[in-house]
Amino acid sequence: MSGPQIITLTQHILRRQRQHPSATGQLSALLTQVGVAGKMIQAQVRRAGLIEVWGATGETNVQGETVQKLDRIANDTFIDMLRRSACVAAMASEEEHEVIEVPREMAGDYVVVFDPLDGSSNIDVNVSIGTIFGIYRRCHPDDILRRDVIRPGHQQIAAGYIVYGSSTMLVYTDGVTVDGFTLDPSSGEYFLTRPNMRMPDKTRVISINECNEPYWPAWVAPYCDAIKSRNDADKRRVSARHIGSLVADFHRNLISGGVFLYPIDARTRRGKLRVIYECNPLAFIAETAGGAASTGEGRMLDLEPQSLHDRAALIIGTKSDVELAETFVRRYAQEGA
Ligand code: AHM
Ligand code: MG
Repeated sequence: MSGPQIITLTQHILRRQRQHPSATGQLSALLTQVGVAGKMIQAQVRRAGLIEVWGATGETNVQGETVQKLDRIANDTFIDMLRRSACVAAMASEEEHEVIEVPREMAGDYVVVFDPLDGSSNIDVNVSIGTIFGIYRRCHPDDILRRDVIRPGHQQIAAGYIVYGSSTMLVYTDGVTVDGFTLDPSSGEYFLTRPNMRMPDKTRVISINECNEPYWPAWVAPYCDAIKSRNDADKRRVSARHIGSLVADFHRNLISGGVFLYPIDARTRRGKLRVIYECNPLAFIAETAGGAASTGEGRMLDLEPQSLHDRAALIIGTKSDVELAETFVRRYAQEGA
């Protein structure tokens, strides 16, 4: 008797590896280690609230461990796990000023960039947060160069995120499909629960921080109005949903169909979201799932970052509505608004 096929993350990764006869297995090992790091971080996230209590009473918890802030814990966990994986040559984290090089004797073939805990303003209020990562092949067998890390997102070979929500889910792409795995807390395994995730064609959700409206570039309000105008007296076709954790907003939109925007601030001409750690990994996932991601002026994955912590405007989600945003940007640029 055969029941439904239950596939673990490791089994899925190994199956994918078999489709590449020349593969060394290092990327498979790396993705597995990312999954383990995610389990360790989620275990700490589930203690959020308690950690602060322990911290307030003397910086050690009941196990005698030093208490750290959750975003620092997530950062250190990810770095430690990947440093010891023998798969990684260098890392760049949203929480670190500089590139982290792995000693030559422990270095592997890959460069990993990450936001260890995205949505930090939601940590203290029990709202979904997550870890975002992108993976590149190193450029040079011996040295770590600037171009190993500061490079356009289309060079990623894999990317993903782990969202710590009502359950913990790891979603990743190898550029062929996007697959989602749910962590079963009782067995400690990730199981494939959303194979071949596809971004729906229709926008059912619009996600933007409306309180930034006074500082939006001129195209943003009319664009949002155009989307909202799809609602009529009979039917609400589009709803607003904005969590304030990019990773969770993106995850919902990937499942339900939606567009997320974080435009530049018209006063500073700067975006908020980081190109390397946030925009590019999610853009790679969006495109592989049939969606799109743009700066408003062009494809996000083609943007050439100039420095490690560059920020950009991001419009990501349903392909037709990301393209529609680009037409609004062009129209308002022509009008000199
Ligand atoms: P973080 O990585 O420090 O958490 O900052 C990024 C987050 C995104 O997850 C979210 O979309 C955005 O900041 C929300 O910022 P704001 O509340 O300022 O609009
Ligand atoms: Mg972030």
